[in-house]
Amino acid sequence: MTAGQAKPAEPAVADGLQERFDATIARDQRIEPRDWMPEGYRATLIRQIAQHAHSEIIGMQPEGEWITRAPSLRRKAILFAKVQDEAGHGLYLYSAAETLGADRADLTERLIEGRQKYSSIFNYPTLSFADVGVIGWFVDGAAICNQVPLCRSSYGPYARAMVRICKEESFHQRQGYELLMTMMRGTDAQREMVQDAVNRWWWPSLMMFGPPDDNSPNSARSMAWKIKRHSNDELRRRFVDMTVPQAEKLGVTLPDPELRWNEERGHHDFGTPDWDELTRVIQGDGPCNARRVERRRTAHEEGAWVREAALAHAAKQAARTARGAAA
Ligand code: FAQ
Repeated sequence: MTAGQAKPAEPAVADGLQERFDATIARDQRIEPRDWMPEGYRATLIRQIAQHAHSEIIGMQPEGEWITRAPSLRRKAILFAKVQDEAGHGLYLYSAAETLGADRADLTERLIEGRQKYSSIFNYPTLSFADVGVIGWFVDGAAICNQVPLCRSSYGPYARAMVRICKEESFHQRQGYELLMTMMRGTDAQREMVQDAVNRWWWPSLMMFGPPDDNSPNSARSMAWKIKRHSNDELRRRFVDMTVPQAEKLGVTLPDPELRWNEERGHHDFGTPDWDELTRVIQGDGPCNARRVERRRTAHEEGAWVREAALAHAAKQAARTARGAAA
């Protein structure tokens, strides 16, 4: 550029957009799809919301495997409703991702090709009906701890989706706890099933909150952008504090010899999850990863005709509406 030549227009960010975005975040107001946002913010949200949506959809499988084997009509109806709710949660979340410019078909491809993650917890097997109760109690309980603060997430469509999801997760958690209460009032064999399920699901449930804070590469930025409101370790601690008295009331033992109340801190001390196991499961090497993804791929392929029919129907409707408008 020679002297006297006009300066080229600055990129849009220089027009005060970044400042406006920062001010909106600082005032605890919401960013909406129409608003300018930094690309990193958009990418982080798409990553987290897509992983979350995939978790809901893959998360239908471990409990879904028990629908045909539920011990009574009542338990079957409850389980059916719960698994259906998870599908609904997945759909709200894919819609929230679409408001950021993501394409749902593309997200599904990424999931079934192993290019996008879903929660580690759904890679463990459900070996008895007590697992259904423990998933409701622990997994939905952990989901509530993690997701209630997300109702205040800075991105409007994500935060609003969370409100309804959390209400439903609350029902899920209670149905799980009620199922376990019933089993604990049953036979010795039923009580043993509950304790066995608690032993298997406790540590993987603590891992749901993600790696420890000093090894969580996304946390600092996500918290500065108020996408995440609390750190992984903080939410994990809340979950332990919430669950210990529930375990006492139920009459089960949580499988952690280091678990005890710390009077000084006003919280429980607890042992360290096996972080190598979490890494292995996230990287695809958990007990059920291959089975879960394969099942999702098959369902996707088998559903192709439904998607084609829905598109053909929509095209016909649009053509009919256009003809009506022209007449
Ligand atoms: N599993 O830097 P951070 C449910 C990944 S829904 C797999 O700490 P971030 C309902 C993480 O993505 C359960 N991957 O990451 C239900 C990142 O990978 P990337 C799902 C994990 O995002 C109940 C890398 O490790 N809930 O249960 C896990 O700041 C019953 C580094 O980690 C949500 O998705 C993990 N456990 O924090 C359904 C809630 N942990 O992308 C059916 C929303 C970490 O950099 C039945 N998500 N990773 O390659 C969140 O709150 C956050 O994304 C965290 C992770 C806390 C999960």
